[in-house]
Amino acid sequence: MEAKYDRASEVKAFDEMKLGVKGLVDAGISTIPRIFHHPHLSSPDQTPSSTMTIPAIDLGGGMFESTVTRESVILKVKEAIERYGFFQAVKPWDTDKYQRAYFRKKSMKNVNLEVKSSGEKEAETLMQTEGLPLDKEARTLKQTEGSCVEVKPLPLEKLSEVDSILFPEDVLAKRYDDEGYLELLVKWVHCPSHENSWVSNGEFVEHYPDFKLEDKLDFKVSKSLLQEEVNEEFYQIPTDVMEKMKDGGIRGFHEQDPEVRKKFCSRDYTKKVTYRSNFDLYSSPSANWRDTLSCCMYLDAPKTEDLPEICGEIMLEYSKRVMELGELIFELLSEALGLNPSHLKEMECVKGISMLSHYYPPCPEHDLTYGTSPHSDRSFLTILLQDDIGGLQVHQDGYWVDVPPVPGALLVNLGDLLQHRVLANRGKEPRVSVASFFVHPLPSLRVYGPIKELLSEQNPPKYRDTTVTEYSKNYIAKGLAGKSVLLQFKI
Ligand SMILES: O=C(O)CCC(=O)C(=O)O
Repeated sequence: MEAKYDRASEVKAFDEMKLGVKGLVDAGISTIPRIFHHPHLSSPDQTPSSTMTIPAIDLGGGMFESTVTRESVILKVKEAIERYGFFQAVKPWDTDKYQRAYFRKKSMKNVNLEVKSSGEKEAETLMQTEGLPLDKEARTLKQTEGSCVEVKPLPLEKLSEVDSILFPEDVLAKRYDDEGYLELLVKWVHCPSHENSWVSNGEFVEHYPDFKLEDKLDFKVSKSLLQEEVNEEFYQIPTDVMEKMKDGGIRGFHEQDPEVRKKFCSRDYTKKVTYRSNFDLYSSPSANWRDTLSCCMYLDAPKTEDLPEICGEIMLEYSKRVMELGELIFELLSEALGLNPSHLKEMECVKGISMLSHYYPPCPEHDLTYGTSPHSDRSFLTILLQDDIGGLQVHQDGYWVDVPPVPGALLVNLGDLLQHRVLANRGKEPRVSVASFFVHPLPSLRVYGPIKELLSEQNPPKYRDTTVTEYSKNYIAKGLAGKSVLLQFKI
């Protein structure tokens, strides 16, 4: 006679092993424990599951050549979100930080800077002096025709002849020159305003790398400037971050010595870093074939030493990039809604991310369980990095449709709007994914509800206001399975 199935004690026994699903696979099991069985699992074969074309939007690292390009990107984001609730972000990174490294390289080669104005002869002669180090913040004013003033680097030997060494105080405006190079109007410390000067952006960033341009101006570099001398390395850095995050970092964590993993094992939601299998293990009717390293990257994000040694550094680097990308996407979304670009940011949608780094080991009975049950997210927005194994599906027009991985792209989905699931891994290699949820740190009595500026008599509110804590509590209590928690707030 078959032994009586006592789910609660089987769940507890599995949890107390602290080794997750990976531990079961390592033990060589060929059938999966009953706690993972999903009696109502709809096999992918029962529905006409097909591969859909995911709208891919080239974010060009957030550098739009003109307002026309920016508007067309906003329109694409709007269409994708309205129609599908998600899109693939291609070239997603804000390359602002990388341009500095790029310019540094470039100007090492081209020590003779462009000379444009009259009165420049002297500067030209000075700069052509052989073998002079130009890497110091040596600056002088060169009076040119009219009241315009240009800044030229000087060889160190000539410093004694220079009237003043200048430091920037502010960036007042930007423009593009005839060749599409970005120039900045810089106000210099202790200089009268008529001596503000236009300086090529590359030159400026090279000499004042720590001067926070972004704080001074809505600063985006011209794309044409990059197109001229884009080098491979320039674009590879962010791809490198994604690869390192998935492979060395997250895969490395889940595949390292179980004793190291165990140290992070916890179900205490107030901890910033935890490792566990199924956050809703005790509340959901069936468990998923997946383990997760979970981390809260809020303002007081963990330090490298609080994170697992094998992936701490790359997690911090990756989450910084995701925050930057999130800021850009919330800006585009605000504009797509006809709001001020900073509206969603001011609503504190970009306050922090909860990062779930999943590991889906191969499953010996993949038709009996899920990798992740059908659900929608509780976040304002989710950015997903996935490796090339596949298994993610979204619910579209009544069907489950595959979302094939696209190298170098990130999947962006609008929280509670998109139903999705992950099939249990049917391959031989484990699958890795990193879901970054833009959420408000818990606990929080911050109230969210329909955006007032978008309401009208024709468009009345459909949901009642709620606090972050109330909404999240309901989400966690419900677990992944079942209908969207948003329905509980419907008016
Ligand atoms: O692993 C994936 O592709 C999706 C993960 C997910 O849906 C989640 O963490 O909510």
